[in-house]
Amino acid sequence: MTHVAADSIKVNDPFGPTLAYTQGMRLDTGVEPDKLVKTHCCFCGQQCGIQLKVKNNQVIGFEPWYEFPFNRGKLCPKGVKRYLQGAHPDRLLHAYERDASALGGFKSMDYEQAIRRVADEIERIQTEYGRDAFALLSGASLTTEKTYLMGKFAHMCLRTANIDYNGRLCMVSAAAGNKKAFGIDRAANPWNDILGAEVIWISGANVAECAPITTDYVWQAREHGAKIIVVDPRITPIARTCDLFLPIKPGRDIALFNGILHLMIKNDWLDHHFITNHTVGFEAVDEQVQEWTPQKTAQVTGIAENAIRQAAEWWGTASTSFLMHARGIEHHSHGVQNVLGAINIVLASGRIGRENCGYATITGQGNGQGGREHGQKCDQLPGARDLGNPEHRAYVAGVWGMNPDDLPQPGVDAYEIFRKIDRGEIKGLLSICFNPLVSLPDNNFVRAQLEKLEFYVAIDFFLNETARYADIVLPGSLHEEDEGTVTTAEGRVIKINKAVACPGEAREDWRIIQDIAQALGREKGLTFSSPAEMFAELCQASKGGVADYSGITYEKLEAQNGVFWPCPTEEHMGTPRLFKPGSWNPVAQGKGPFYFPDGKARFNVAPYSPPTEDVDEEYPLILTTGRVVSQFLSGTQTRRIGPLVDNYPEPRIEMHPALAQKLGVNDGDWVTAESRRGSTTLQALVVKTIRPDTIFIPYHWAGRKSANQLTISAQDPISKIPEFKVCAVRVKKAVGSG
Ligand SMILES: Nc1nc2c(c(=O)[nH]1)N[C@H]1C(S)=C(S)[C@@H](COP(=O)(O)OP(=O)(O)OC[C@H]3O[C@@H](n4cnc5c(=O)[nH]c(N)nc54)[C@H](O)[C@@H]3O)O[C@H]1N2
Ligand SMILES: Nc1nc2c(c(=O)[nH]1)N[C@H]1C(S)=C(S)[C@@H](COP(=O)(O)OP(=O)(O)OC[C@H]3O[C@@H](n4cnc5c(=O)[nH]c(N)nc54)[C@H](O)[C@@H]3O)O[C@H]1N2
Ligand code: SF4
Ligand SMILES: [Mo]
Repeated sequence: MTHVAADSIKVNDPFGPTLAYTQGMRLDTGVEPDKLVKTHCCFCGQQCGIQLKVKNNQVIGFEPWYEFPFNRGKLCPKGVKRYLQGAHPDRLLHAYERDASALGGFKSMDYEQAIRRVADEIERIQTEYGRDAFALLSGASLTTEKTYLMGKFAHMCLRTANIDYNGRLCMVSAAAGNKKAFGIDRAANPWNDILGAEVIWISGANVAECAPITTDYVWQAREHGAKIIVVDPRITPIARTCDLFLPIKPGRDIALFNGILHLMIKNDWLDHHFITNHTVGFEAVDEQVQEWTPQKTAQVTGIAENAIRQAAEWWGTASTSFLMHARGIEHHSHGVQNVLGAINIVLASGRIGRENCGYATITGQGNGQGGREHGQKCDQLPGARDLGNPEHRAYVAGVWGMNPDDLPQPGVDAYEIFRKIDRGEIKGLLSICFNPLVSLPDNNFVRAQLEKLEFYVAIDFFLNETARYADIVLPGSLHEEDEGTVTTAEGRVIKINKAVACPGEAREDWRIIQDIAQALGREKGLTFSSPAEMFAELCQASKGGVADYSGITYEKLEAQNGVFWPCPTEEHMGTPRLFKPGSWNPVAQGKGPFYFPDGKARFNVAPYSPPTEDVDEEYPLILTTGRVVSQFLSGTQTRRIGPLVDNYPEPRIEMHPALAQKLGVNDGDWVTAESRRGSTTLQALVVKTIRPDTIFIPYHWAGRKSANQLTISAQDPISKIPEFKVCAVRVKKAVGSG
């Protein structure tokens, strides 16, 4: 069977090639609502509190929620406009099946029949090719309950090894680095610890555009005299207000961290007491960074030597500090090494686990944290347990009432799932909350694999670009149409409340998954009647694991405005700051604050290696990719919200005036960027805020505008994160442009 993307000539229907978008004035926000529902923003990992205004089962606007402690009523442009998506005409209201003769390539079908068809295809593919031939791709915008259910659906119901999630493109380098160094994967501190830090170090995080509310914390610290250091190839909005900007050449962060540690050691800006008593492995790291003199560091990173010295001095001599990073250092084929390098300079300073002394990776997706804890990762079981660990298998199998031997072994990562489709090892796919055709690197390869699948079912509330290749599309639920929990960037478990019921035939995602299980006749363990029931079971399944939720209840979440995990008993108040001496820690059992049997943190030798594809004569420029403030991820949602589209309607190629001049390009000219894998033609955005050897393209658009036509599918060997942040390209003025 060949799958060609369904397309349409009809504008404004869910299957149209042209996206309609909802304009603010369509909804009268002055109307008196029937109710206000306290919940959270559906977008990023900050998970700002918001009150949704509801009238006649429609979200018609919002009110600030001043009492929620994280954002105290503040919201970014996406949060302000998020309510506009529910009323969008593209909202999927039925199940659909592919039909080449139908307008748009799909026709609506009876929901029950669609479920039957999905179950029959799963049965057929698993019988014919083996259980692992059916794969699942899930998402971290889902509530934690749903991500738990997805893991259980894969491991207990389908018994396929092949489930993974979109956090593979996002958080996994940080997760792997944190596990290696601390034995636990969560922000070490609540954001309040930013406020009193003397020095704030921000590497590869466009804080003001991607974690906007965190800007407020950074600026409050600055008001109190904090020095801000920003490391980025671009002078991002947060960098414009910093004290020291280090314009790093993409892919060289580990060299910088090693160079900083070198200077800390040379000048004895170290916390010897902390290193001796609370860490292991310092000697090997000490030896490894010997070679990273300021001269060599400057030469590799492209940062001036005196700036490196200044950064080391500020960091080295501070009495309190906070280091934050995001995907800028993680989206690399040595992303884990970069993270370990960052952690090394934190450990050497001894400034962690105390008031105003912290470290965090800034979580990306709405439930980027909770979504990576309870079993939808390819090697994971609930409670951040390991699918490959016999004790962990036995515990979870016990909670699920099954034989541990029946649990599959660890499967492969999200990109490898597509390689397995290519090799004919995977024949069927279910995706939920994931748009891989836009978000995976080298996406021409991804498209070819979608065309090869024998059967593909997608669950979403909009027909995203990947779902156009589906045989069946099932109408899932919007954030405001279901309840559950998510875990924020700080590690705070919070409650998402239902504001409206699903429209039409759409239903809560978890009901759809359970309907499939039932149609398969394999519903054992998948007969929950509410998210609360799922949450109660996931708490049990997480008990004794590192990510222990067992003392959390919905009531406690509401009463305390969220609970920081771990929270092992009903009486326990949660753990805002990790690594605080005396904190509950099931692994170290009183031996120390870190999550290893000896209670000590690990220094890790993190050697530098260049990006997988470096520049050369043929492709002389570095392409780096990322985000803009008004668009979100693959754009499925924000490209439908008018005011956000107006804000940044099209992707543009950011380049420095010096490069533009060399290419004979003016701002607004059409230019073609080309890599070994693909090309795109977009308008130039000529700005002084980027390195002249680097171009930047935001990735929120699909098709010929997609940045991922160019990116490389090289992955970090440990975390399997793709190298979104560096590949080699050439750029020229587009043919035919004036
Ligand atoms: N507006 C908006 N906000 C979002 C999202 C969104 O799509 N839109 N998505 C959410 C999600 S899922 C995520 S993961 C986060 C991502 O949040 P961020 O990681 O902050 O965003 P990115 O734009 O991916 O990359 C951050 C920065 O890394 C820089 N960079 C590129 N290469 C390098 C390098 O080699 N070294 C260093 N030091 N820096 C480099 C880029 O110039 C960019 O400014 O944002 C979340 N918030
Ligand atoms: N070049 C480049 N590529 C990148 C990145 C980059 O920096 N550069 N960043 C990467 C990162 S960090 C990330 S996180 C990924 C994200 O990539 P994706 O996860 O593919 O992007 P999303 O837009 O979140 O796609 C999620 C889909 O889920 C749907 N959805 C959202 N919430 C729900 C829900 O509750 N239920 C259901 N059923 N569906 C839902 C949305 O409508 C959307 O269609 O992209 C990655 N790709
Ligand atoms: S910062 Fe994130 S969670 Fe807060 S309003 Fe903006 S997108 Fe929503
Ligand atoms: Mo992400």
